[in-house]
Amino acid sequence: MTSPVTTRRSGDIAVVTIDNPPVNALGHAVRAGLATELAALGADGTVAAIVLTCAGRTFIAGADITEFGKPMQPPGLHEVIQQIGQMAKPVVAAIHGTALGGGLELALGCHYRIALASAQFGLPEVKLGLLPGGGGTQRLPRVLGVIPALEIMTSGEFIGAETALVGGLIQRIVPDLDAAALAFAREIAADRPLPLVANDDGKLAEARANPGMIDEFARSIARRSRGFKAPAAIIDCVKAALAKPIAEGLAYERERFMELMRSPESAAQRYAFFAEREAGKVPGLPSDTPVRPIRHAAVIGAGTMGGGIAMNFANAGIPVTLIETGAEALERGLKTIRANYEATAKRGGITPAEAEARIARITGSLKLEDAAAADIVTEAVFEDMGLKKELFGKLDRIVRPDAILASNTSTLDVDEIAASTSRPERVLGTHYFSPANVMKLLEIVRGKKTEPSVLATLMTLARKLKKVPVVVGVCYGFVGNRMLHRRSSQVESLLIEGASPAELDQALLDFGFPMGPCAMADLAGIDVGWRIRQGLGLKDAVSDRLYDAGRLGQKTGAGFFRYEPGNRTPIPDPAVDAIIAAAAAEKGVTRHPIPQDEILARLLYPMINEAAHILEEGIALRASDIDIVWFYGYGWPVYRGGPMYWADHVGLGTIRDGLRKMADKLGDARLTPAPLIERLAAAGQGFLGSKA
Ligand code: 3H9
Repeated sequence: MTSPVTTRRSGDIAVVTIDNPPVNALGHAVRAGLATELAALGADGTVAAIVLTCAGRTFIAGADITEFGKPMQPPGLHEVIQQIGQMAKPVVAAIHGTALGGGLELALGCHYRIALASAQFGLPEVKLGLLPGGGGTQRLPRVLGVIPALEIMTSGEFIGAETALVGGLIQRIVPDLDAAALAFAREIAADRPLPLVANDDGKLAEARANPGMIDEFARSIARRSRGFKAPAAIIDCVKAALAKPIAEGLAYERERFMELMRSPESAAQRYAFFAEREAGKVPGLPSDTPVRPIRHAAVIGAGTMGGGIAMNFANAGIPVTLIETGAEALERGLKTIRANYEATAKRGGITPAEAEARIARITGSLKLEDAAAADIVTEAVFEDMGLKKELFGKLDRIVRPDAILASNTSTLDVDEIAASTSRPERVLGTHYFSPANVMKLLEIVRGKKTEPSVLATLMTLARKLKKVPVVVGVCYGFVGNRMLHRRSSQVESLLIEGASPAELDQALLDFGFPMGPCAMADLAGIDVGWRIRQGLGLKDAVSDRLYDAGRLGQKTGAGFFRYEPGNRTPIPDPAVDAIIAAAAAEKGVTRHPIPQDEILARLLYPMINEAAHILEEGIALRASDIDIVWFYGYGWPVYRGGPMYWADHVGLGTIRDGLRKMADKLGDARLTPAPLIERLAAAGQGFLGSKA
């Protein structure tokens, strides 16, 4: 087998190239190849300096994640890095694309680092529930200083070449990696002593003098890292970098890395990484399916959703026409958009000039005819089938025959909407989540007649809009909301049976959700759920009473909880206890305490059951897609691996038995275990890897 690591010579400079598509991950063959080449070049007296570079689209994107959890085949990454540190001639990392994780750690073990201006750098291990285990926690603080290094390592975010240069992470930005890298190598070939990050403690001085700095940083990230183990472990390793000689710091890092590697949290996050990439692949949609360019967009409806959707296009550099029926509503929508951008600029998220550029890409209009130039029109009007059909009929006559018509419906039948046009093959649903400019999930609802090229265009567009697309089929509520409805009906019955809104919310907060169902209903608006129930002819004993009492949620200062002015913290309210007690009394129910584990099962098992139906009906393409929907649309804690992954770990036998008990107790046939759960549980299998 040919090695993915090869060497070519240019005079006395050796260029070592890693060619391991797609992202030059540091798998065993790469590590072994590097060790062999470096040993040979070290012993070769005709070599003055070595350039380490990568073929293809990027520098090394990290360790090979597919090797994790399997026995490690030597040499390990730290051994290769140690080998570089012991070389008597300079090694220059020449970087393009992204130098990530073990890739950046390898570069940090080299004597010099140079990069293209477009290069990016990061230690994203934290997103896999890990810490940088190739010396990153010891070397990056030595290069950038403790706080910048902690920010990079605990967020997993990347920095650009300019920032890397200013911080001292790289020595030079070069125009190309061939001639310029060779010239650089020649320039420094004779310089001695060889600089090694490991030998330079300079940037640790500030934190050594002010040890409270790290604890302060830890407090600042406590909220966003709740439930995750890796951020605290990274902080411990940086403390070790300050307190111990580098060899001991590296040993400590290795120990903590292995501890995280064995944790169920990291296993779940690694699963999520691959599940997200899998969701981007649609069976029967080959990668060469034609994709149409989207140069201009139109959004109908300037409300909260429409405005957020328009911002997505503007953020991606696509001009967008935002159309409303009334001048006042349009004005309000445009004002909100401006305020959002200005707030982001104020927080430093974008420059004021960028904010203005994005605002300038959004043009308001009161005429539907102004959608004529659009390559895609996204409708975000009121959730009403009649209204949507009429609108699609009109749009069909206005826009070019090749334009795509998308509905941002969260529940309605996309095929019925498509039938109101002469181009059902160019119609589909794009279900954004609120706030649409923030939430990353995009459910792409494929209609019966949606053409492959239209679907492929939307998948490509979604990534451009920085969304995570998941293809779903047509049904009421698609994947996410359909499952959520099952949870919501349990909220009602649990309240009647004896739980309080605070207890329900606490169960999910402790599980790792950012918000409980009652606080979430208050945020969305109690009137929103009420209106949906009206449309379906349904009733909720507690929520309907809240609505009747004018408790519409945060916007009225009271819903399931009460809220102090200007504060979003939910405060339990005795008035709500009275409302619940009245609803229970009317139903003749004697309320009783419900333990937290029962609350959790009652809220989550029915969702899993619905997901099983969704899989059986082919609404979701695969079980892992359902997990992606819940990570990115509903805040399911990624370290628990999504509802399907979680259910498999609880065991489908346990889920089945729990559902049977609930169905009996509540007399609710919808809680009868789905045939898929019965089948898999009987076979001792799980959802993942199974065929529905
Ligand atoms: C680490 O380094 C630990 C060390 O500290 C310590 C070691 C001792 N391994 O995302 P894409 C695959 S932990 C294996 O669609 P993009 C990916 O599955 C690692 N495979 O492309 C996909 O495969 P497929 C720290 C990997 O252009 C294909 O490559 N590093 C790896 O949108 C294309 O990926 C990270 O966490 C990998 N490391 O984005 C970086 N990376 O085509 C993780 C990717 O079969 N990677 N694949 O579906 C990324 O963030 C993105 O992939 C990247 C490219 C930005 C590089």
